[in-house]
Parts: sequence; structure tokens; C-alpha cells
Amino acid sequence: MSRSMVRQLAAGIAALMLVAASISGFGMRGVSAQAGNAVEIKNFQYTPNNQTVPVGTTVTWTNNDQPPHTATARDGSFDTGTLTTGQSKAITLDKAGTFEYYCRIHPEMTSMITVAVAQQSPAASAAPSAAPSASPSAAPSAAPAASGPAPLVEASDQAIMANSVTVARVVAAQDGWIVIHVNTPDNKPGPVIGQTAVKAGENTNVKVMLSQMPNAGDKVWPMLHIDAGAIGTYEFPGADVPVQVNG
Ligand SMILES: [Cu+2]
Repeated sequence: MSRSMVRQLAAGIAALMLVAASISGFGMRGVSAQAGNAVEIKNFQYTPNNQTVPVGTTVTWTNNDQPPHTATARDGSFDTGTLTTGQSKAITLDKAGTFEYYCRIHPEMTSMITVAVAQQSPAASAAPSAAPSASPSAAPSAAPAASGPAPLVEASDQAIMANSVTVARVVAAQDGWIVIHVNTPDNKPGPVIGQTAVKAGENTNVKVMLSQMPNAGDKVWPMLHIDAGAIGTYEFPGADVPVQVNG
């Protein structure tokens, strides 16, 4: 869906000043108590995004979007295959661990599901199935203390031209990503609609291609994420945690 025509959209880009600091604060969702075992795919996002379910839960992904999508675990442990509009796929998650998954057709769509060993009902936990052998590599570790320049992201209101936004200036303490999030109704960074790699140091006029056009007047959130884990691959949720300042 290339929209090459120039559209004058006023996207109020919030200028964010971010400093490498406690990253753990980003895990603000915590465990969503049995948020259900259905995941809806709509508007290029998985809902709920980032949930926890007990081992053995059957999770059903349903595509309620026009484009086809998949929900594919990065480590290959599950894959819905391509779901066209209205299609569902139920997968039973028997292995404990935290699994990052994404859409193979739109790789910028990512989510995470944690399959937790049941702790509420000891009687029911008889099945000595899957020991928690999940690869620990998915655990988001704290960003290393940055020794370079103070991280900074600067952008301004702008029209979105040819499906991209430009971030005027980015100062990164280490190699990372400028990630554009849409704005949620409660004024927080929502799903990712584009990302571009940035180098340590100063980067100017960083152009980020968007997979999805925000509505006119919408705010978007340019955020600086570190490049950890697999270098050169944007992994979030995962190793490439956002750089934060004052929460
Ligand atoms: Cu998709």
C-alpha cells in the first residue's frame, strides 16, 4: 500500500528528551490477570499486546484487519501462518517462557506473550511438562550505562510526506533506533509504525518510513531505543528497550 502522493498531514511530533536511565520502568503492564486467551489483530496491532497466560493455555489469534497478518514467534516456537481477514488460529502454548512474536508480512508489528508456570492452583500443576527452558535471551535487560553524550530526540510539527517523518536531531549514547509510535487515546506511545537505525553520536534529519499513516492532526511519538540483542535487528518488545528520562 504505497501512498506516494504527498499528503499534508499535520502530525504534531512531540519533542522528547530522553536520558538513559532506569529501563525497568517500562514494564508497566505487569501481569495482565487472565486477560483472556484471545488476541485480536486490528489496525496493525495485536490486542492485548504483551500478555501473560498460564502454561497450557490455548491462545486464539484472529485477524480483524483488511491486510493479512501472522503471529510468528521469533524463536520459531509458534506461528499462526497467514491469517486473512476474519481468519483465526488457535495455538496451545505448552512451553513456559517469554516469547516475542511479530507479523512476517509487517515485521514492525510486534508483541510479546509470557507463558507462565501456574502458581495459583498447586493441585492442578501436576503435569511436569515443559521445564522453563525458554531461552533467557528474550529478557529485556537494563540498558548499559551510557557514557557518551546525553541522549536527545528533537522533532517538530510537520507534514507527513510520502509516508515518512523526519526527526530533526537525534543524539544517541550508543547505536540504536528511532522508533515512531502512534499516540494512544490516553496520550501514550502506542504501536510502532516505523523505525530507522541511528548511530551513536549525533544524527540529523533522520527519516523514518511509516507503514501506516497517522490521521491528520494526530501526534506520534519518536522514541530512541538502544540496539541490543541481535545488532541491526529491531527487537522490541525484547532487547532493544527504549531510552528513558525521568520515566
Ligand atoms: Cu501483518
